[in-house]
Amino acid sequence: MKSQLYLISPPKIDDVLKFQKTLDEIIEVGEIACFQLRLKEIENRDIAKIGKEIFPILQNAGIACIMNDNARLARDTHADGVHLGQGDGTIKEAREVLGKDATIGVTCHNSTHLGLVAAEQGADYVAFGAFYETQTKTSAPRAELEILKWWQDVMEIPCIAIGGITPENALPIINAGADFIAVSSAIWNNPQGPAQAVINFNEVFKKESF
Ligand code: TZP
Ligand code: MG
Repeated sequence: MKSQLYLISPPKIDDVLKFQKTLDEIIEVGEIACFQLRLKEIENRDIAKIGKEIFPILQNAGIACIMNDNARLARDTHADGVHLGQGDGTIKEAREVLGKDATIGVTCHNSTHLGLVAAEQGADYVAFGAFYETQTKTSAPRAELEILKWWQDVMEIPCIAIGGITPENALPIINAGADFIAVSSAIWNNPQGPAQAVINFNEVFKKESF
């Protein structure tokens, strides 16, 4: 199956109007499957405000919007789902808040055990990483390509690969079987701009040999 792009927001969104314009530009140029709002430095009410201002733009373009960390915030912003870390509450609680159709993803680091538990408890996807060095989440343990191959061979629900992924280093991860490639800094810090980074990732997806 072809890998798809899962965008993670920049760590800060100071100017929402400007960011809305950036979203319009990137939506225009390439395929994006999901967008996760991950803002670790501001209050929930401010995250909610930003979510309500940007999710409709993405959802109108067919991009699923995922709220990081908090199922209630996902519900209040009409997100399509939530991404839970290992300390962000249970899948059962999130399902009760968001309902059966919501997408629930779970961080599983480099652990098939955590992945199996998440799948058993009703997760819709699991996330493995960090595959490369990343400044975006300095505490992230490293993951190995083998876990993607294992997951793809054994499990049905999709796996996401995350952590320091760029258009230059993505191909081994894609070929190992990642269904989604989750990226933050390589998009927002690209010297040619975020839209060009989305184009570059979509070019790499065409090269996959899985
Ligand atoms: N979890 C593991 S690595 C990471 C998260 C949220 C950060 C991904 O961002 P980047 O900038 O693409 O490395
Ligand atoms: Mg979290």
